[in-house]
Amino acid sequence: MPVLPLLARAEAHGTATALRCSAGTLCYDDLLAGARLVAAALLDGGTDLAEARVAFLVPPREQYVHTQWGIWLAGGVAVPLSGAATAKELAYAVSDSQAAILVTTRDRAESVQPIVAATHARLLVLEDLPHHGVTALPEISPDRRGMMLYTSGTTSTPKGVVTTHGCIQSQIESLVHAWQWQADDRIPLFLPLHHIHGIINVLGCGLWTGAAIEMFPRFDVPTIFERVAADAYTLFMAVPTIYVKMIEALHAMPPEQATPVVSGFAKMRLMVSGSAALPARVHEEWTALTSQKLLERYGMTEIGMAISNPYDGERRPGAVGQPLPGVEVCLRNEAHQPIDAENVAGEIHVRGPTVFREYWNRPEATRDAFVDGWFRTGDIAVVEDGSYRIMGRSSVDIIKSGGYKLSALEIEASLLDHPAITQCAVVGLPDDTWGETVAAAVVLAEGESLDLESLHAWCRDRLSPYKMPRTLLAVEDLPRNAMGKVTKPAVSRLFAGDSSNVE
Ligand code: MLC
Ligand code: AMP
Repeated sequence: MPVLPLLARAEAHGTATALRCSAGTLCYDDLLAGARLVAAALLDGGTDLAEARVAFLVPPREQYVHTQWGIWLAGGVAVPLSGAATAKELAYAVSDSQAAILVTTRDRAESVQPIVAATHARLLVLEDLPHHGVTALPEISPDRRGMMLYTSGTTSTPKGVVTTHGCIQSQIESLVHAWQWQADDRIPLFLPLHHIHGIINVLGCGLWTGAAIEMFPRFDVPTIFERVAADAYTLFMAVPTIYVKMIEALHAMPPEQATPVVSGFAKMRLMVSGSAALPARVHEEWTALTSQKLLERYGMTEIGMAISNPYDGERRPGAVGQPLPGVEVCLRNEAHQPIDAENVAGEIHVRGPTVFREYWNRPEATRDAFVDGWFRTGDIAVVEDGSYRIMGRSSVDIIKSGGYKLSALEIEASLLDHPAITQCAVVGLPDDTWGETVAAAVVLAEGESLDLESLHAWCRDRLSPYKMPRTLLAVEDLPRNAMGKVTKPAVSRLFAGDSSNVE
């Protein structure tokens, strides 16, 4: 019955275990049955959602897959929302995506009422689905839009990154092939399900292959270690912060407790790190502890995964490897000319079927993001001995913290609403655990004072916890250039120079 390859494959996987989660163990048939109910309710007697956006705020358990697949079966565009987002951030995503329907669970239904009222989206509560018979489902061609993920970047508001079904499939197939996914793979999923790492690399690849995925509400070291010690997994995918936290935890454990955990990691077929730079030191320490050589890869919401160390072959600490199958990568200089030589830095450009279609409702931003059909990532890299090494980003306004991409401009826009703050500049400071942490230099209104704790309390309704400044510095003036523009490198230096007010 399903026409999408992912769902046709799920039908073939049938009674194989697909998910373990708080609802128990579910097979592929169970997921498809749930998805059909959601699709019928979404269609509400119609025959095709025709790319209507369906925002969903659903926990990481079987209900998430029911909803994602239900939207796809009904011909809609899946817009997953973050469970950690504030009401303000949720309202922005629902309204910017012009979502026609908002799907959630009973426990969140009341809190989203103001959003429903403001946007006129139809509310669908998963526990209260109307019992429609399953109607005819639409044909879904690969060029139809399938998903929209919100990404923070060089604008003060997040942009909706739209991918087609063909694009999603290419992103999945490239990884399944490169990392040799198998039906008997078992993988934990603790990453947030509003970002590509969790959605494509773990959930999408796992379900495509017929593997078993164990879903957790969040990353928790003791819970994961217990399952690893029980040899529950063959595969593991995480951001560098998680490896740093696990190294710390293993060092803190008595040897008799650490040994079975280490042995569980050592037996895995593959462990992958990505979403932010994995320091060579962390790579080497993880190998020394577990004998696993982490496979580091590079990707982005707009392009899926683009560059990866090899499954078979040398995995070089500090490098991200070679282009993945089906992905074209090149480096270009500031004049947009391709760089052919090794050891010359340039901006990574990517082309191919894995690349997104558009930023939702932002034709200019979409146009600016491409040069000659190549997507400009904004990341600077160099090729050394045939392997790409990421050197940094072209924009000072993008911060990577715990694997989350944060926009300094978005955080600044929020902070400027604070009555005590008249000017501010946000930068990312290097951090051993988080990669970078958010730091804010602020100019306060006359007679005002502000500490980090009260700033956090104020931010709670405005910014997701992972966007909040971790360091606050009150200054007389922000450093500016001759044009009056704040100079971010000089702001970063303020934090190095003056630690008196720093957390
Ligand atoms: C939380 N804390 C932070 C912080 N986030 N401190 C500094 N910087 C941050 N960014 C603080 C909290 O306030 C809290 O402090 C303590 O750390 C623990 O918080 P937590 O929320 O419990 O942390 P934890 O659950 O351990 O989360 C860490 C994490 C999470 C790494 C699991 O950040 C995460 O899931 N990151 C993955 C994001 C991701 O999927 N990115 C992929 C994007 S796609 P206190 O004092 O309250 O204890 C992409 C493309 C690609 O990038 O290539 O994949
Ligand atoms: P996002 O926009 O959230 O998808 O994050 C994508 C960004 O994460 C990329 O543009 C890079 O800056 C960064 N990134 C992803 N993987 C790596 C990696 N292995 N090393 C360094 N940076 C990475």
